[in-house]
Amino acid sequence: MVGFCCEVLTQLVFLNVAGHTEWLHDALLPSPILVRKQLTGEPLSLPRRKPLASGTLMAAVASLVHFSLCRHSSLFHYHHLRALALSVAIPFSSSAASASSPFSTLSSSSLRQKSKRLPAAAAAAAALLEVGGVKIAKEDVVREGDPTNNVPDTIFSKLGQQLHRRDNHPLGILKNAIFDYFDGNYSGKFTKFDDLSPIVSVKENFDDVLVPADHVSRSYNDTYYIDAHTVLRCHTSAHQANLLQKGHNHFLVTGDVYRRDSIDSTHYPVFHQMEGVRVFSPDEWLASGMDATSYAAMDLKKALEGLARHLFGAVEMRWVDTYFPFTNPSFELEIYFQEKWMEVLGCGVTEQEILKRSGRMDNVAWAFGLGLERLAMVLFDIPDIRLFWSTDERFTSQFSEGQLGVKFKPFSKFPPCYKDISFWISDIFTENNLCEVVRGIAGDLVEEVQLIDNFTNKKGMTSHCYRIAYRSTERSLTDEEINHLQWSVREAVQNKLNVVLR
Ligand code: FA5
Ligand code: MG
Repeated sequence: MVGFCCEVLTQLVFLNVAGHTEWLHDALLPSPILVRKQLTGEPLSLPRRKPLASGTLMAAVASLVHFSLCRHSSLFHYHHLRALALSVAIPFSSSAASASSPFSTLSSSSLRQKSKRLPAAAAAAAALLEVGGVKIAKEDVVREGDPTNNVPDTIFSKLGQQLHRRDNHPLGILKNAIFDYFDGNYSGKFTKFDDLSPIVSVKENFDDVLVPADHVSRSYNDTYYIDAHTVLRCHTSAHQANLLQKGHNHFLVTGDVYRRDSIDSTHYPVFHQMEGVRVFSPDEWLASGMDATSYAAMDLKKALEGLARHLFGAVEMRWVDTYFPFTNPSFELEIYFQEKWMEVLGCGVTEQEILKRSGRMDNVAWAFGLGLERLAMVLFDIPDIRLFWSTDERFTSQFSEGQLGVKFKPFSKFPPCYKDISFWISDIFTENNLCEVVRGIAGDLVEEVQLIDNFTNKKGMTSHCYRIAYRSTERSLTDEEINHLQWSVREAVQNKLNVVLR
């Protein structure tokens, strides 16, 4: 059993966004009844989320590490941690690596550096991505057969796309609107970074922000590892410590982040975050008569409420106390959208240890990390997170630079097609691994993977039945196509997940 996340509603802020239909499927959000109770102002001391649904501790068996996680958008909540053996493999990997690549021997540490180190001729010879000033060959990131690598082709294909840097894309439009808010309110004090490489060290992603050695977010089940020391960042907090060490006191970092996760309309394995950090010096809080932490927490909430008003005008939102390893106290902001509360950001007062390590013994700071897709879904009425990756002109043409409030008009309503798959699981089975297999076959044609039945028989064998919803955001799928996908999924599930189909 993994840990609890004791989150308590602390504050409510007015007005409702009406007239939306439900689309958020996060099973861990509170029931509408609880939400309504909270809105009526009843004192609340409930854990906001249930303990994770199937957080069984899996032994690290032979060369496998597996952790069963529930559908949750926040890797960093859990106080509770499970033992890990990081240098072991997951049961499936990615596409074949080509030994002929001139860069296949490029070490991950050199990938992480800002490199101009590749010979120009060699760089020209291969199809290289340039990400954050680093040239990357596929073989550097995707290595089938390497037990320390779990990056699939589908994830590699997203590297370097940097949707947040396209001014006509909803994410770029939103990023620019947030920049406007900070520029306007802090007279340009915040330095902006939106081209830092998503390939970071385990140290940057976890150690530098005090994520404990045995924290669930470090597992191969949750994070994409390039090798045992290098990951695709799973949050923009990976850059906090470096930037503080470089002397920045006010900064915003926007970037693509990567997580192995479940499949539904608000979760995607690649999404975008914006990190904000503000450091205060003693004169700033001394004058207020408040202690440093209270001052920073007050300023943080004020800044983010102001941002929400800047983006949404009047919107119903609330603060929820939570836990992150890198902040204390920690909060999440939720926005009421389409009849549900949706978590849009995490934040808090930076742990003193992080500041101390950057040579700031006498300062206090706040930090936040917001999910750009989640905010953009509310702002533009975008019902499915897959749409952000659409290149269909009927989607892309609806958005243009600086147009924040435009509501997306769905151009199609294709019916979903549901297919069930049942199997006896083994004790190394995890839902994230299943989702990765399904995405590997069906790509963005899969809309949702949902556990619909779960039982254990007298012999102690556990059966799961998952319902896979296939639906394209762009076209009708034929029966033949779906049947073919489903057969391929069944085959891959059987071959890669060590389960017995029923
Ligand atoms: C973090 O990632 C923390 N680094 C945020 C933070 C920064 C806290 C600085 C304190 C100080 P979390 O895992 O909750 O926290 O993710 C932050 C936001 O990213 C979420 O609120 C949500 O809006 C978004 N998000 C998380 N997972 C997904 C996903 N799979 N798909 C889309 N958006 C997601
Ligand atoms: Mg969260």
